[in-house]
Amino acid sequence: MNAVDVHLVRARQALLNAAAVVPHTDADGLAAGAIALRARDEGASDAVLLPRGTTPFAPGAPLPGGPLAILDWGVRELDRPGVLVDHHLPEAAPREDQVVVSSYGEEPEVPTAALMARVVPDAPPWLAAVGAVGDLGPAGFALPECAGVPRAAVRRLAGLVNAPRRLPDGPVRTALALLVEHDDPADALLDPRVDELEEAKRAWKAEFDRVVRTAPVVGEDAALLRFSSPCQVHPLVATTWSRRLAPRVVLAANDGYLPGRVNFAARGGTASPDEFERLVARLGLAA
Ligand SMILES: [Mn+2]
Repeated sequence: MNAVDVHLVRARQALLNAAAVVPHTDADGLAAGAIALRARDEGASDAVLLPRGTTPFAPGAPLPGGPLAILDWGVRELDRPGVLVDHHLPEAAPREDQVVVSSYGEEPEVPTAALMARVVPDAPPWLAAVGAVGDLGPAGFALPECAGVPRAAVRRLAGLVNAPRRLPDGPVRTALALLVEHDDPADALLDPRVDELEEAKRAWKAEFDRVVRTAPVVGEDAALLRFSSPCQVHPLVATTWSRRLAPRVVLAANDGYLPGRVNFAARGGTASPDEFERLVARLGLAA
């Protein structure tokens, strides 16, 4: 066994020893979570799904005691043992009692669900693909971990399981259940609970269509859209307007996403981090 294989075996052991699986709630996180839960003979109800605005690294995060399997949340300092699997730039080195599996820097990018297929070698490729396509779009199909999957069904499923987390109380656990309980994506799409996910998609789209009509305040190098929505619509609103208002940086600021906070997404422009902070302060959005 080479060093990589030894590391993956350690990761698999840590996954099986964890007190709970804590997946991120987008398609990649949920698909990675489904791979983990199946390997542990657990169901969707066993996963820890954190409320909006909370991460597993936040002090006081509502987590059970013991070692954890933290999937697709990034790699940051964690004050307990466990395994962390992720593809973003790691922000902390693992402790002795932690195993980090990171694909950061790999080309092409390997999202967490595809990375989990290395930790759990008998993971179904369609689950790796739901995550990869959720994060990367159709480019995800090119990963070796996703070879041979039915593309139309995977794309549809990725869109459906991505929707609930964007609503204030969306059926995230239902989305996870569909991924854990079925053996192929066509079966998952026939599950009657798909209706709940379709409804979540529709509700989100209606809210997006409403707020994307907000009139922007347009300056020379920046534009601001400010609105209030309980849905996670600000990233796509910023993306949509940055195409129309290029080369400006576009900020979409949402007053209704978390109580007492302004959540915003920025797209486009060429501002450095310093310039960006000044811009945010000037727009009166700084905390
Ligand atoms: Mn991801």
